[in-house]
Amino acid sequence: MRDLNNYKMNKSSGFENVSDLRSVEETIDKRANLSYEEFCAKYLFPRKPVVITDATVKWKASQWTPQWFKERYSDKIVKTDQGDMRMDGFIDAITAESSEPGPFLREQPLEEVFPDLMDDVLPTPRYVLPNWLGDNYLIGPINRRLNRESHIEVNFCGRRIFPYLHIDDLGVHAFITQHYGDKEFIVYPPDQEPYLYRVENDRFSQIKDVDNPDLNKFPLFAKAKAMRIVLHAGESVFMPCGWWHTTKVPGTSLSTVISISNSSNWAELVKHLKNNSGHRLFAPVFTFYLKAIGKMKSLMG
Ligand SMILES: O=C(O)CCC(=O)C(=O)O
Ligand SMILES: [Fe+2]
Repeated sequence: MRDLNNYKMNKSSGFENVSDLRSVEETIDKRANLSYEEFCAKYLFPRKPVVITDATVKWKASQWTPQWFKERYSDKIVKTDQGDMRMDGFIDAITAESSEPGPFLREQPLEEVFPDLMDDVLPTPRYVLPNWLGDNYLIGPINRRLNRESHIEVNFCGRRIFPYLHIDDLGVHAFITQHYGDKEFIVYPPDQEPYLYRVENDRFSQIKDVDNPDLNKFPLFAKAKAMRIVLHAGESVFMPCGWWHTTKVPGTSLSTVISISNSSNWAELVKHLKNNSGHRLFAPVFTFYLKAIGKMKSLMG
């Protein structure tokens, strides 16, 4: 932890380097050459996060830079959280020195925004397989919901705090890879949820900035114990389902996210669909069906 370039966003909106972080009781392992068997036994099934430093070394995406995107896609229009922008203007905005958060190209399927770059994220790391999100379930609404999450997504931004402390949708695990720049993850194990002020029936916390919480409004948050890691370019983090997380980015950041569902977390996906399907009549049938499919797929390995 201590050798990483840690930083925090202070109240006056700037980042400052900090050498001593809040004490944390546990840390997140950082591994290279991690066998798939050990990944499953130590991290995937026990649902423990891990940073993997060499999962994507063969990806051409490890060469991505803001300048390369600016040159290659200068007049391409991209959808940011501040509206549609030309790519060259977007890159200028996320590489500029500014205390205001710039635009964020957030959670956009790579396949849709940069379809010509799908080869840049190959080969698929073994750690994200099998992935059942892209499979055919023979039922339109289920296919649409699951297949939507099966796309690798891009997150490109400048210096900023991720807009919310959250758990991921649909009970998926996330495999997040940093291609350019650093990103700090602030992570809370599922047992910390009582202190995180979850918005009712939703997957977000009411706390916007975990380093500057309003403790008068959210007193229990003082008890919440976070783990912190800084993900550097070339590194990936496995974020298990149910773990609360948010991120802080000190400069320009290019990263991608793969969502994962398989026998290790299928029950969460089924529970999520049951509670949020909007098909009250069909929910029990879908639930039964999906549970059965999960059992079958697990048996097939
Ligand atoms: O990459 C990040 O900054 C956070 C991504 C994330 O947590 C998400 O997309 O759900
Ligand atoms: Fe997330």
